[in-house]
Amino acid sequence: NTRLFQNHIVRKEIPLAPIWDFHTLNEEDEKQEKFQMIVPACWESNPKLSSYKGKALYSQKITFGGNVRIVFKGVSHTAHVYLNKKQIAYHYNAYTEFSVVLKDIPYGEHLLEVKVDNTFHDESALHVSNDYYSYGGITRPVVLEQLDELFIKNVHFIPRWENDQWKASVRAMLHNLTNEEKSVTLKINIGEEEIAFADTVLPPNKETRVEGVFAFPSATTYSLDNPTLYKMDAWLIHEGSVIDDKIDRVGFREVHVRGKDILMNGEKVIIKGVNRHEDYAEFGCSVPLEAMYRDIEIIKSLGANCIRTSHYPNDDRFLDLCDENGILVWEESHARGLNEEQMKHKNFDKQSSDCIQEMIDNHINHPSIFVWGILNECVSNTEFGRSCYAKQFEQIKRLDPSRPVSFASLEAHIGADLCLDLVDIVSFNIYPKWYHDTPVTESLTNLKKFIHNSDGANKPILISEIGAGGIYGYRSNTKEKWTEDYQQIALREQLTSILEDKDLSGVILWQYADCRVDSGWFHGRPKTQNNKGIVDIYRREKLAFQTVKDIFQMKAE
Ligand code: ADA
Repeated sequence: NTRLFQNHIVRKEIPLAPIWDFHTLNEEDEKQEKFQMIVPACWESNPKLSSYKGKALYSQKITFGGNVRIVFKGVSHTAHVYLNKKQIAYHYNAYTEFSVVLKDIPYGEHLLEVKVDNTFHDESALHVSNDYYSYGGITRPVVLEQLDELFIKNVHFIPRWENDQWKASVRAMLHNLTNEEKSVTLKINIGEEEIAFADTVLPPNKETRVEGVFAFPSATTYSLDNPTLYKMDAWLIHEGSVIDDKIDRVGFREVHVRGKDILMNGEKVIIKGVNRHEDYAEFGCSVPLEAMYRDIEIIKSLGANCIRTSHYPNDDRFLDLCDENGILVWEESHARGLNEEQMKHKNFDKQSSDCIQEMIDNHINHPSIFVWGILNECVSNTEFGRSCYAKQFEQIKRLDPSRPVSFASLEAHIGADLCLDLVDIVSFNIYPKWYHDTPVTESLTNLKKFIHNSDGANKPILISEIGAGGIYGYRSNTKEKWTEDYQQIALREQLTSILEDKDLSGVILWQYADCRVDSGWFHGRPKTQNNKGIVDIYRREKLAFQTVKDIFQMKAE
């Protein structure tokens, strides 16, 4: 399942076998070695492919016909999709969903093939050698759906509190695959309310948007203590029968900033969060549901209330778990540490805007998401960089004006950042006690001084990263860097100083768990991992874990 609840009752799913035929390919796309491969999974889960960077072909014969939609929740990272040898889709970026709709397919057996590439090829602007690993394969679920000739593409829900009650703007995209005009009714049930878009005319071969604002007088508020979720059940009715449906989940909550505070439903929240990469020991980025569940339970046990999806959109099921558990999510579009030359890559603009579009289109209904983030530690200190930040924030605000936006800037940009006027929340990644030995309070004073005299003045300030490396199992009386002992000492000073500082809205520590990094990053990254996790790649607790827990729980009281 691609979600943690039932998605459709009316729309049928055509089952796919989890095992696909798989061949590695050479530069010329000629088949090399043959394997069987599980979907979803990273191909690195096969020991022969544990460091394979290259291309591969997945294939499966499937019996179906009529109108179908094939949904790929994530392919890492470049995909060409073929049906009976004819290309039907292309997609770039491991971390966002894409789909293809096929019309009038004759009933019978068809060959579905997916060519996957995880090299840092010339067309790739966002997947570059980096401080995390770009795995290979069909890493998130694939679904094949049987469609009627009319179907619901999506339903977007944006709640707001107005005149002492919950309202929501609801907009749906309906698709007519036929050559004739059709008239339909869309009914949507949310809690006790039923809303309807009656007798809507759908022009042939097109998508049509319907929207409205509705009141939900009896809705219970979604809060972190009481994360109440509602089923949003949409039914498409044509000539008296229900021909399609789509079920999602929503919550009634609002996030705002007021002055230097972040407010959830009008109440101030202090962020105590962790940065998390989708990476788990042998599973790589294709984290199985039980391991996601485990992460959520471990993070909850810390007393944390927030996760930042550094540095890309996450699996829908992980966001579902955050929704259920009342964990705030900073969801981030894909990009980490790109310099100006990398941001001038011919595909940077398109790949970034596709990523933002797909992230928001697919995740807008998750009540846990409280911030949209972009461009972690990119060149927010140059005019060209600024134009990229401005363009991306504009796109986000167009797609979803309801959530605050931010980006994580870096220490080197203190005194030089040009983008702080563009954000709702000013966020900085700082590393006192790790990359330099400045006392944390002194670092914070410098940072606040700069922000105070910048266009970011009087906005909430978040420390979006802070942390220190600690190699699991390495303890020493010397308590020097890379020992678990030092990591514990550093995190204690870092977190305490931030949470005691009344000018700050909180901290998202770097990072929850160790993660694999690209081989180009081995230097300064023992074991070719980013070792700043408070648990290791297997989720074994380091000394700092208990310290973070003590601090987060103390500050909760
Ligand atoms: C940066 C970056 C992270 C990670 C971290 C570190 O701030 O955003 O991805 O690389 O530094 O470990 O140095």
